[in-house]
Amino acid sequence: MNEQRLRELAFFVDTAAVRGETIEQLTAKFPDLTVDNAYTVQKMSIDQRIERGERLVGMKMGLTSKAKMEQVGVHEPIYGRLTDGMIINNGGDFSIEKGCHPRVEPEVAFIMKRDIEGKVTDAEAVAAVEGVCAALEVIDSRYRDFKFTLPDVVADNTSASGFVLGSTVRPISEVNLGNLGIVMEVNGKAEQIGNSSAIYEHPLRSLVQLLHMLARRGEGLKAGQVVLAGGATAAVPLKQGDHVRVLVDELESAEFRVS
Ligand code: OOG
Ligand code: MG
Repeated sequence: MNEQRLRELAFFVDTAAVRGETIEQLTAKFPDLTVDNAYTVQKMSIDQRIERGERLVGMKMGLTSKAKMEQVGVHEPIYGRLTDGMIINNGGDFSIEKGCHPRVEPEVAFIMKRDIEGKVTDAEAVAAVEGVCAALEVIDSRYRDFKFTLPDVVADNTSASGFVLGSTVRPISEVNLGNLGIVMEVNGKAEQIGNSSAIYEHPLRSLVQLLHMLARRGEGLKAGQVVLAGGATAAVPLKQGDHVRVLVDELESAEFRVS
């Protein structure tokens, strides 16, 4: 697919995200859109945000747990990009008006302390991490009915919409990262219960996989960036007034309200 076409698709998905309007899947009109093309569309659409003044603050992995794959019917891990425009302060508000049909999912996040790129080992990845914290991700597919194929969801920046991080970052060596109980409460009721082991068997594997996927396109992570490891459970639809909180064993909670 030529660059002009990819640029048009990037403009199309970015406009839908800005307006909070749903669109038809890109593959309905362009069935030859490859996953590689889709990552180019994603990058171009985020470059448009950056041109408008947003800043890249990290990356996210998606579809790293069985529950997530089954919920959306796409069975391969994917990555997307996080900008400062997506940050929800811990205890702050997410405005539902700017969304299409947002959902929330419980995650854990890595904070990087060093630049890192390439086909790294687990040990090299650990050495580049400052620590981990509890997180919630708001996903909001721009596609009608939240339905998409693999290239569609990649082009749509893997449905990224918002995220909130817990306030305490703990070193990996101090937590049992591969086996942390996770509860996501909505309005004080446990809506989803899971474990960090559901995230690619171990969230660290998710980080390493991200670096390997980025390496294929000559990209990496920078010191200070955030990495969301992927939803541990299925996502839950949000409605105005909801208060959402995630509790992760050994890590602090993270929460926000839907306004
Ligand atoms: C795609 C994004 C998946 C995760 O954590 O699995 C994701 C979607 O479900 O819309 O962020
Ligand atoms: Mg997610």
